This record gives sequence, C-alpha cells and structure tokens, in this order.
Amino acid sequence: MYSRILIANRGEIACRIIRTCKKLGIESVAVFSEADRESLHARMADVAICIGPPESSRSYLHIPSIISAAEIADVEAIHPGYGFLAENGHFADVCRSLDIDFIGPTSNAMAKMADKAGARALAKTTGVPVLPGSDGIVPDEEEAQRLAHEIGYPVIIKATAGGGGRGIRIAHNDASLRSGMVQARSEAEAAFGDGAVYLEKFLQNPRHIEIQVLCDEHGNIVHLGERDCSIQRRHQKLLEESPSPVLDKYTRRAMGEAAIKLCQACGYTNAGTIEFLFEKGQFYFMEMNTRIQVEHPVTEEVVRVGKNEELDLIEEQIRVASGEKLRFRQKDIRFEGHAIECRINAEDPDRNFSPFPGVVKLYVAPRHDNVRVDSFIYSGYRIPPNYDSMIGKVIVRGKDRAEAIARADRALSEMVVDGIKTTIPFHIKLLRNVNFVNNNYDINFIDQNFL
Ligand code: MV4
Repeated sequence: MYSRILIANRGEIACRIIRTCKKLGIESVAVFSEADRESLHARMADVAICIGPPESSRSYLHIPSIISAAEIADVEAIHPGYGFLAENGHFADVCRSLDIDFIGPTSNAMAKMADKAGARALAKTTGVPVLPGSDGIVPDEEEAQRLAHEIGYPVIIKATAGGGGRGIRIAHNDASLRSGMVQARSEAEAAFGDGAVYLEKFLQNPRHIEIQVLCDEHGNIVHLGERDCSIQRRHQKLLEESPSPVLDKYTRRAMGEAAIKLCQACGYTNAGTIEFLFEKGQFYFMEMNTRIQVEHPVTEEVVRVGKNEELDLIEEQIRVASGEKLRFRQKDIRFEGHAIECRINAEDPDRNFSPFPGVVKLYVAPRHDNVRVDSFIYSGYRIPPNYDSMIGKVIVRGKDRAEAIARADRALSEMVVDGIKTTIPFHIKLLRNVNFVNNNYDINFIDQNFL
C-alpha cells in the first residue's frame, strides 16, 4: 500500500479522496491554483502545493506543474479524480514513466474507449448489444445516406472523438442528414481536432443507465450494479438514482455481464463505468467512462460487500492501483435500499442555469441518518469563477424509492446556502414532480417538464 498520494484535482472530489487517504493512513498531497488558496482540499491535505494561476490550463491541467509537485513531495501515486487530467492517457504515461502510479486504467485501455466508433465496434464483436449503425467511421454524405436508408430514420451522427454531447446531430430525413454530417464533422474538427463521425439508429425516449465496474490487475472483474442518470439538462446530470426503477433483476444481470465482457475485451483495470441506453426492455452500449464519476456515491450507498460491509470506491481504486487483488467476488456483492444523489450547483435555475459564483455567506449542511453531503464549501467561502459550478452533492438512502425521495426533499429543504443562487430549489420542485415521483421519465424529462 502507498504511504503518500498526490491528488491532481480540486473541489468535492479532492476532499473525498483525501478523506479516504486519511482512513487508510496514507499521507495526502493537495495541489491548488492561486484561486484555490482558501479551498478546503488545500486545508484538509497533509501537504498543499501551489501549482499556478487560476486558469485550469496553467494549473490543474498543466502536466509539468503537477509532476513537479509530485517529485517535490515524493509521492508514490497520483489520483486524478474526475475531469481535468483523469482521462488523459498521455498524463497517465508520463506518471508511470517516472515510476509514479496513475490511479486509473492504462493509457491503452483509455485510448480504446476514447475512440467511440472503435469502442462500438469492440462492443459489437464482444457480443455486447449495440444499436443498428455504421461499422466504424462514415467517410461522406453519400455513404451516410446509404446507411440511413438501411437503418431507417431517425439516425444520430456522433463524433468518434466526442463526449459531453458535442459533435452530435440528429437526422430525420436525407436533407437534415446531409447538413448534419457537415455540421457534426466541422464541430468535431474544431472541438477535438478530429472530424471523424459514425452513425446509429436514434432512440427517441431512452433512459440513460450505467454500470459501475471495478477491475484489478490480476484479471478479476466485478460490477456494482447500475445508476439511472436520465435526469439531465444539456448533457449535465442533475440527479442520479440506484437501483434504476425500470430494470428487472434479469436485465440488471445481463447488463452487468455485458459490462464485464467489455472490460475483459479492452484489458481494463481500476474503476470504470459502462453507459447504456435503455428503451422498451432492451439495452444498448453507448460509451465507457474510464474514470471515477461524480455520481459514484449512489453506488456506494446501495452496495454491501461480504459480511454487510460498506463500499468505498476510492479505497478500492487505490488498492487495485497498488497491485492488490479485489477483496470480493461478484457473489459477495449485495444491493440494499434505494439511493438518490442531487447535484448542487452554484447556478441560477431561473436564468438558464447560468453560473453564480460569489461568497457563501452562510452554509448549513443537512445532517441526518442516511443523508450524506459531499461538498467543499463553508460559511465565508468565495466560490471562484474559474471552475465547474458544482459545489456539492446531497446523497440520501431509503428502504425504497419513496422513502429516498421524501428524505431528499427534507434534506434539501433544511439545507442553507446563503449569498449565492443554487439548484437546491430546482431539486425540491423536481422531487415533488408527479412524473418524477411516478417513475415516468426519460432523458427528455427536464426539457419537457421544466423549460
Ligand atoms: C444517443 C441517443 C439516442 N440514440 N444515441 C448524447 C451524448 C452522447 N453521450 C450520446 N448521446 C445520445 N446518444 C442513440 N443511438 C441519445 C443521446 C442523448 C442523451 C443520452 C444520454 C443522456 C442524455 C442525452 C441527451 C441527449 C441525447
């Protein structure tokens, strides 16, 4: 096991990782930008090193600065958290070439999944269900039109280097397909430096359901059930829950087995997530996230391991990165109760969710059994304008979905974040929405019910 880890991140995930380091007796080294001098992660860690100016490109994304900090502090491993350098294969290679463990998968596995058309092809040959679509990239409009007639409209054009919803277009006919191809390619070229696109049948009303996996370096793989992430706006998730209220145990098992097969096929190690679209009882592979995710606590709250032990996904990431074998097998994993996570953003829901940085005058976190708050704000904290607007997550657990919804409502109603606008009032409305309460939702829910 490691004795010292550097956390190449900020905010709630940096605090979350430091907490697990303390639990395991590992010294934590925080890095912070000049805008984050007063940030909680810098204060919580055993050592904190300033790595540059506020702009991410000159601090949290600046590999030479982070590596210099790692060398100065003499760490054995780096945890990248999510965002920033978490899915940067070059960074993982730089770490490992300097004999610093990168707590995440290999750059090889990352690259296989970063290529979305390639990942789709790999899923298909592995026997993981995919939607009808192209075999690899589509070279031009003529080929796209030929394929679209074969698949049937509507189709979706996706950038192979894409992510976060950029470089996608939906086409309902030949004319919109041809213009969509041109638009998607130029958008992808500008955003990713790679204009290659592929084609799929477009599902109009799917749920977004993802499977959490954990893989050690000895070939052992487990899945930890699913999270339903259908409640999102402009590809930003707002609320996640587990179990998904639309999955039966047979489908859950089939999705878990499909996720494990895909991990085997790409030589995956560490924690990862396989995203699926689910419609009319069928699931289809969409893409894989090769990092720990924002919503990982939802899984931690419903999973019990072995003799009723709690799961700490950050701990398991650290253990498998250091070469340990997984401590449990699939049969040792149980699911209990229902968990819901609400993402709290410093945003104004009445002004199109525009960011609302500023000083938090008063912060009072809800405190109850089965209520967990992963946050990094405090009374008097100035939220800098340079980074993501998420200021924390409220995660609740109930014996069933109804109890979890009621508990989330009460927790959010008691939460105080004065001085700035947040998404708390939006979440309370969402939790009281009849369609949400009745499990009558899909990925279009927010657009159809709130805008
Ligand atoms: C889809 C889809 C429907 N059919 N693919 C959005 C971003 C990228 N991750 C893939 N996305 C989608 N792919 C097919 N074949 C619908 C979406 C999609 C979506 C998916 C999950 C959650 C929210 C979404 C919002 C818009 C579109």
